[in-house]
Amino acid sequence: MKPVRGLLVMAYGTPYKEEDIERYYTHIRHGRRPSQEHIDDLTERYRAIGGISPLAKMTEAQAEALCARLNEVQDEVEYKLFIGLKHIEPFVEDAVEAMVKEGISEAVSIVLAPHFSTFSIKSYNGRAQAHIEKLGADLKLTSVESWYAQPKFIEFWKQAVNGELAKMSPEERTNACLIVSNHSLPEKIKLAGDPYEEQLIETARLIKEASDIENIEVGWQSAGQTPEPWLGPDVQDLTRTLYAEKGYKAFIYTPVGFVTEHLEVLYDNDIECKVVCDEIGASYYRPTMPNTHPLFIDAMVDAINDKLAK
Ligand code: FEC
Repeated sequence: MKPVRGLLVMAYGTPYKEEDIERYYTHIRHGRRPSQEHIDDLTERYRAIGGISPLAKMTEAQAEALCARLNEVQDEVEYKLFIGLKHIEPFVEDAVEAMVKEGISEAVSIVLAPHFSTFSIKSYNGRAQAHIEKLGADLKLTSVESWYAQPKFIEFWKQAVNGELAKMSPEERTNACLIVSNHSLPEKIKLAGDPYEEQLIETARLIKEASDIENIEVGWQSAGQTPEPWLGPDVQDLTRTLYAEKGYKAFIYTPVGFVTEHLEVLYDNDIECKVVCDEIGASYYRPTMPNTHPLFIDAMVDAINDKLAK
């Protein structure tokens, strides 16, 4: 029998039903209940995308596809999947406990977010490691820290961008701009030397190099509602500025820090950015997200294998 290796796939998590919104949002706010106004605003945004987010189902589909592919491409170990979420059950800690209960002594972890930040990847992996230590478990966990530069990930976005360019009229194509974005984070992360911003800039550079797009800009989206400064420019402001200064006729939005159509994409891009494009009279394009595309799943397989080979 092949030895079993745990595959810990971690992701943000989403409310399963409307009643979950308050406790989910409270968890995001580190246990501080958001104001009723903020809860109502979030509920309205979920309603605007159809009530709940497709994220829960897609996280499962992505994790299962990744595990199946890892088992397909090698014959030495049997990967066994465990899903751990950041802000709702099954939490990262629940997944660690499940691995320990199954007697797993070796595991690899990956987060369904390509860029490293102390606020994202580090906190997922840190929570998993801390829980292993808390349980005093004999479990060796190897963690992928970022995978934004994986060639198959860039190839996925190259094909996506070229696919949108192919849908445009010749006039739009010569006046098109690609906005490459990620979730904004508080600007203070830069003080601690966090590579998050540079990794997004590098992703944009790699996509520009690979694809046929000529005009490319980096933006930030989905900033939290707190008074501190967040990384900018915000994608909506950026769209207006670019239109005013460069007169672009079409915008392609690639929120490359996300991997599926969830609230931040369906609302912040498909509703909010589309409203701006409609207002200024530019065309809105947003390619399908990676979801379970084979190139995307293989990019994560490569990231795991690269990490294990080190
Ligand atoms: O349900 C869904 O479809 C959406 C799930 C979702 C994803 C996601 C990804 C990231 N977030 C990151 C950081 C922050 C910070 C705050 C924050 C706030 C929210 C709120 C919701 C939410 N996030 Fe999120 N995020 C998702 C959902 N996020 C809902 C609360 C309401 C709002 O602000 O819209 C600010 C916390 C605060 O208010 O103090 C910081 C980062 C990512 C990408 C990496 C990852 O997936 O882990 C970073 C998906």
